[in-house]
Amino acid sequence: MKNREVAELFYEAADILEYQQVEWKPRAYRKAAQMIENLGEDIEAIYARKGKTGLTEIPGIGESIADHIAEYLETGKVEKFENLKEKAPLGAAELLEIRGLGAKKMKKLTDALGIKTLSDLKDAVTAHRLKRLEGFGEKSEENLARAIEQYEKSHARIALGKALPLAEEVISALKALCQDTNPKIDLSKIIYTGSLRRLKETIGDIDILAEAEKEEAPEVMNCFVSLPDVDQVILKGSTKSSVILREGTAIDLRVVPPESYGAALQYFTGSKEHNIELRNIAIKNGYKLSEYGLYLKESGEQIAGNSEEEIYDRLGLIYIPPELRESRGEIKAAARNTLPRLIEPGDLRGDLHMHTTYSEGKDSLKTMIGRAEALGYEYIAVTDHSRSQKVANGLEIEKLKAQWEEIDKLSKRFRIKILKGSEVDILKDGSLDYPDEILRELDVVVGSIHSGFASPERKMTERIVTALEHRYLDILGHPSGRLLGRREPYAVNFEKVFEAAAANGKVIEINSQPSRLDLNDELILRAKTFDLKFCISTDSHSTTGLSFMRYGLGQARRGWLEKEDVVNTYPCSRLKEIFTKPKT
Ligand code: DGT
Ligand code: CA
Ligand code: CA
Ligand code: ZN
Repeated sequence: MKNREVAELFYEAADILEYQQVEWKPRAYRKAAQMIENLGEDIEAIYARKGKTGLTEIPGIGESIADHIAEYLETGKVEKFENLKEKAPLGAAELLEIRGLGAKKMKKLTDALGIKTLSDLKDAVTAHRLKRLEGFGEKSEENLARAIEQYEKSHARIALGKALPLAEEVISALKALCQDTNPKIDLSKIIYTGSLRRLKETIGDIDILAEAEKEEAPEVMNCFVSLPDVDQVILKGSTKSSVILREGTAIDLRVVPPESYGAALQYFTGSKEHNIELRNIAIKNGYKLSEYGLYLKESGEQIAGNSEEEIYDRLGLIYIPPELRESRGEIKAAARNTLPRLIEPGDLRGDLHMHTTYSEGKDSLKTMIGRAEALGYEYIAVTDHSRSQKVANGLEIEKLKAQWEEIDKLSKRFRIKILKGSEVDILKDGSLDYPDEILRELDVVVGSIHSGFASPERKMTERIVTALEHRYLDILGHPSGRLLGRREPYAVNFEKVFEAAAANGKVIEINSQPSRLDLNDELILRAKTFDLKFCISTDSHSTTGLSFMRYGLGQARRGWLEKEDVVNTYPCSRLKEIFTKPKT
């Protein structure tokens, strides 16, 4: 799918136009980019089927934007945007991604101090040259320093939600290209390894492993480096090649023969720390373990290497799923046969957090329900924002009641059970954003913090604990409030939060939004020791979002969770019991 690529094009153009202080156009471009990102249908396929008319049928896309898209799909570029980029100062788009640095401020920096790139800006901040500039001052210099640091940190690693689809696309493109070039090469065994296979929340680089006979390997490598998305070839060999894609991501490909496939898969999946522990066990047992196989130390005879399973088995260990391979006690547990039976995708029966066009979602209630039903769920909860969330178009009581009516009507037309829910704001004093007589009518009440992130720890802890003591709250939404690479978790005493959740029988959310993944794996592990229940939710804002479940599931598995730990694996009747709301 080219959707992300096309969206990126408009985001970039919007940034440059904003810098040039062009009015309204940047907003229109960003809106179009958002629509394209969330389309859920291949934009290229739409264009192939219906031409430009198909494009203009997408909301937010008018004639001229459709022309640009068509031009891009036909020629791989947009003449007008190319000219824009040429005229814009180098590095402008990157600079605009620094928080707190809008187009106006940037122009000032360029005019007064000649700052054109991120490294210019860093130099100026370090030398305190902004301090004396009108409209900046010491405080904003400090803020910028922090924003730069954050930007660099987040750009060093890629979010799982970006890396995973990208790896899948590269793998299928490589398979197709190899097939076209030489039908004898079938690449049926090709897989992403490294931190991506372990489903870590951020990925340094993408590692791919493929099985092929020695004489086929060079041809596979030729195909890899000639993929259309490859920008730079860093290294090309017959067993390993490294490239950088046009959008900046680094990918390593390794090609190994069948007798080493399992050993290489084990080795390149990591983590490094897990591998070191494993290798020591091998040595203790008189073996030698490498990426080529497991060998008897004395004779050098290979005793395993085809599959990962046989390697773990030969070392006296139960098979360890990739998500657990972080040297957090999994090897000991495998030796004692006490590994958890991790929750599986097929265990999930529903999704308990999503938004529709009633609040800030992009798809209608009916569309969301239809998509959830198609995914095979038994139930979903519709949880639009509560009334205080003005920026997110939060629902006044009237509108919430109107939604209930529509849900009742739609319930007759769908097989899936539709639960009436709300993502209710936890207000400053820990109270909830609807009165009790409304809350008790709801099947699912998700309580979330959306304001006052800078509160001191004691206050934030009190606020959340108070909410957890509310008898009508069911789930604590995105419990740490972090945004990956953009906002740290708020200061809060998680021990007290988990304690209160356990004491009051409240469920803790694992939010699957790629930009959130909240709770993260470490906090899940901590929370688990309090003997409380979790749910894995998508917090979808469109039908596309409903498929983010796998990211949250990955974090749950990294947090050692089993089916029973997660309430949206329960049948609807059991769930409703947990969420019962006494009327008096
Ligand atoms: P990343 O890319 O930083 O998110 O993390 P990984 O885990 O993907 O690390 P990467 O790409 O450097 O290497 C892929 C795997 O290869 C890694 O998980 C384990 C294995 N590996 C790499 N270097 C070493 C090493 O020095 N010793 C051992 N035992 N394994 C290594
Ligand atoms: Ca990697
Ligand atoms: Ca690597
Ligand atoms: Zn929220």
